[in-house]
Amino acid sequence: NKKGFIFDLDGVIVDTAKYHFLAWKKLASSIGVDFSEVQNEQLKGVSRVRSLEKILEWGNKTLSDEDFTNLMAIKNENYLSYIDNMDDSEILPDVSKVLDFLIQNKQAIALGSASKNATPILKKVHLLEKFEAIVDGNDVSKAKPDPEVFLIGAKLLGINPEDCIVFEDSVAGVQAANMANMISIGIGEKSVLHEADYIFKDFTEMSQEFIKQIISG
Ligand code: B16
Ligand code: MG
Repeated sequence: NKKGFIFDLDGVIVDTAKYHFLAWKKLASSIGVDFSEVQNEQLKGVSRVRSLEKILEWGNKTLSDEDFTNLMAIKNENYLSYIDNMDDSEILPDVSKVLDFLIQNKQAIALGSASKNATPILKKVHLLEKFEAIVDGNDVSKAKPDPEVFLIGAKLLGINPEDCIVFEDSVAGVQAANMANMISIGIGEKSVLHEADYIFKDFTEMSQEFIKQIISG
């Protein structure tokens, strides 16, 4: 049985959410907007444009198109300065083990991320070669919860959406997987990701038995 396993990046493979937070926080404070970690939760899985729109909404600010574009570039430069220092040690627990298990079992593996920085990040942590297909923020026109990112991933893998499994840490991403008719596996808190078909705190809690069942299911 060959299934398609589609992984989100930020919050599933690597914990880059903390760097997004630092970069958004710095940007928000530069324009006099307060930005909390609770609000940051709502930016997970959300595109860069939409993230800045939300921050401006929270701070009751409006910007010209030019300033908006400039601020997005500044945020990204700051974010990339953190990414620059990343290495394999930032791969989340048991992610490499699960990827290798899937490869040994001849399963198809894709990345389905909203980030435009996905490929450089995967290179940094030396995981790029594990993926048969990469779909990221540069390839989609509709952001999660729209299923586009995962449907393109399934297509590139040559696997029917019903035979695909998505690993996601964001509410929008779980909804996108459900909308694509894929099996959704939430990585994180049950209280947040309750719309997922299965939920695990992290990959250390997911047994090989479970993965085998999914493959043969
Ligand atoms: P970038 P994912 C998402 O990645 C992040 O969760 C979200 O916080 C970020 O704003 C978005 O990527 C865009 O990222 O600015 O690098 O293009 O979780 O879908 O892998
Ligand atoms: Mg994510």
